[in-house]
Amino acid sequence: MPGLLPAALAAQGRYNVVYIMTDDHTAQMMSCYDNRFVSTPNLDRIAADGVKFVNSYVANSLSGPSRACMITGKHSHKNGFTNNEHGIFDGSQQTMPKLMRAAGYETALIGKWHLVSTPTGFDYFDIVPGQGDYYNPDFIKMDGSTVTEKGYVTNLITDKAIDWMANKRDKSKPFILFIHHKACHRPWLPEMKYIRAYEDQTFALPATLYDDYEGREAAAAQEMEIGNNQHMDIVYDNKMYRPGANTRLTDLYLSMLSRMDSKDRADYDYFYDSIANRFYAQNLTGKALTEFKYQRYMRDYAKVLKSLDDNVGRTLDYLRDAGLLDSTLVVYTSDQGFYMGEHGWFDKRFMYEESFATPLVMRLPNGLSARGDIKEMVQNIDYAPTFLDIAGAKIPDDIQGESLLPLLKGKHPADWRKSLYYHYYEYPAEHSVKRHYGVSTADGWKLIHFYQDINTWELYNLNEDPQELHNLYGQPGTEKVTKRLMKELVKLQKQYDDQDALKLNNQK
Ligand SMILES: [Ca+2]
Repeated sequence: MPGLLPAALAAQGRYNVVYIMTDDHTAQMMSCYDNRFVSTPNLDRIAADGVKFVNSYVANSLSGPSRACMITGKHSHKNGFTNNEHGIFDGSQQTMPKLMRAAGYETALIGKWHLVSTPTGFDYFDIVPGQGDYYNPDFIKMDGSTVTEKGYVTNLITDKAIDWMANKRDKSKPFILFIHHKACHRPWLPEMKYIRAYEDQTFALPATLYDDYEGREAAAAQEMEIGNNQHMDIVYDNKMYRPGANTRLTDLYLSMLSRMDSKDRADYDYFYDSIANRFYAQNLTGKALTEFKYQRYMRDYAKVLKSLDDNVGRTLDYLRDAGLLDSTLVVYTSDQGFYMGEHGWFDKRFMYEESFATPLVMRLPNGLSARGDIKEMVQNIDYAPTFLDIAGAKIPDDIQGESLLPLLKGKHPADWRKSLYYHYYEYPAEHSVKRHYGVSTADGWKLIHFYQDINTWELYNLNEDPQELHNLYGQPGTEKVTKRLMKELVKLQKQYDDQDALKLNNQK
């Protein structure tokens, strides 16, 4: 529809899409979902003028794979990017940005890509290499050059996103802009203006901080415990550096800090050195060490999040001031959820609720009437078909997700899906989370199979055991529900054509 003014395009429902995705941001740390720990007023603004999905999940709880699911609308075994350690995304395949472009949209990507291959399907991109850096980060430009830019990564990504919307795009077309933040990924290096934020706050300990993993062999085998210095690095993750420190990740930590300007570095060292001096003088062990590390973790994560929230506010303010809010769908999500001490953990990967779930809120443009909480089960493979639906484009048959557009119009289709499929592959690898797949149902049951060098099944009744501490698999009285979930699992494996997993159901 070239030649139509933006207002006319919006009137036809061809809204712009601003898709904001963070890294490792979890619903426990977003006040519209959970107000125990932090306040995120700008993220909450998105939900307040639209919807909050309260049953939002990912297909594979890990950065690259999650991004590949999002951008293709397909599970990992179909898009080919199953794990970060061996993956290179095949950019020649069908992707949602390519289809949006074919439908007449201008497409742009700013920030963290993490799919190794050069992005395809974008009219414009400006990305960070790999995980990117917090301080004075490098950006890869479309001509292949790498440029180091001065500043804090969350501010820079937002500056670039606003600059693209204001000055770089073709304003005769609707657009879809992907703003992919590095925040709030490990090791949670704060913007200097917030380095002292949250220091007077003591965060409540999660009820499951000292989980003993009874009845859960894979949970017992992981390496992502806050209290274990081999898992959560006391220098890299907790910033307790002292001369002579030689933890596994000390060198990586120092290389990240070496990017700072000298004045900022002096201020950074002054702040964290004083905490480290007190810490090392105390010789903490056991629970005291775990709880010290938990408080440091929560505070640093919250600082990084504060800059993110500010920048989401800046993005919304730009859209408002530019007169774009009424014609733009604003989506906020993360590439997965995260553990904030639940089960004693940080990181993600498991199909347990904290990391299987991901925050998802949307500010809706004029004409989309849904408001408040949406309870239907949704998954990150649904974003691609949703945006294609909004663009008025045909959704190809091989896309596995469902368009959320009916839900955004306030409808509640009676035949909406009642279960979700999950498959995680990255093992052996950092954090030692075994490979697993499973099914989760709308009536609160979950069945998981851990496989490869392990062969265990887990069954949870989330209605009675929301913290997933009691594995009911094989318990008397659960035969019927186990059979029902097994049938549902096989149904989904066939529907999504996960042939490898189908064969593993009978692993001996
Ligand atoms: Ca992530």
